[in-house]
Amino acid sequence: MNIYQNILEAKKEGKKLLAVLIDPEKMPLQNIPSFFKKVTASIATHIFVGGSTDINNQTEKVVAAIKKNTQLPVVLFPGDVRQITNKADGLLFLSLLSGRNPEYLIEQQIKSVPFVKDTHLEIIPTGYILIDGGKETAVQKVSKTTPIDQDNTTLILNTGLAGQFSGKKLIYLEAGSGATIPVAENIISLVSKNLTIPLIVGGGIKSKKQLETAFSAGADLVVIGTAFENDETFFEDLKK
Ligand code: 1GP
Repeated sequence: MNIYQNILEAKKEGKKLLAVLIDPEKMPLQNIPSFFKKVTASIATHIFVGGSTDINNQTEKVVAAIKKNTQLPVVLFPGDVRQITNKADGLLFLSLLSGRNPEYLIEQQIKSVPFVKDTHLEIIPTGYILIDGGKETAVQKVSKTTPIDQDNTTLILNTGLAGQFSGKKLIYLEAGSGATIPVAENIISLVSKNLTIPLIVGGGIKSKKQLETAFSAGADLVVIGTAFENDETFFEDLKK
């Protein structure tokens, strides 16, 4: 499975992608089979697994259980190095480009090397840009960084371009899990028009309408977590 190649091809063909984000701290193992029946019946194309924290080290167990219940690619979206497991298919190798905290710009990446240097995981370099979603989110607290204001479109765009020029293969515009305000349409549109690499958008997307807005503005892949955690009937709106 070449996850990145598939994303590039989808972008070329204008096929939109949806990742269901599973936070290992919030997904009881016994719920995985029934949850994934709904995922399978939906338009979801990817499973992302990660959270800002994983206090009880649940990630590996959750990923192993997910792999038994889906054919979709399972991609790690780790809050820190302890969430890396070989049981997944791929890894978003994140750099928090909006922040100025060296821990999340390079330190965690160096700490991850012993876990990833001989891994079969497909490593996808990803520039991660935290944007103000109307409330203080977990990623802001854990990373001790300030999100970029939604009005500061030039800084958001230039951060994305700096990521692309540094060799990132994806740019992820993140309003933060449970954001009140998702990343605005004009920001998605500005960034997607100016970047050649695929664009991921997530944080605070709770309805089919918001999903379609993000897609039509230019998101190649949208990530939704909280809306599925809070209400699994949301999958009904997103049937294949
Ligand atoms: C968070 O972008 C993801 O990292 C998804 O956010 O949980 O608000 O859907 P939600």
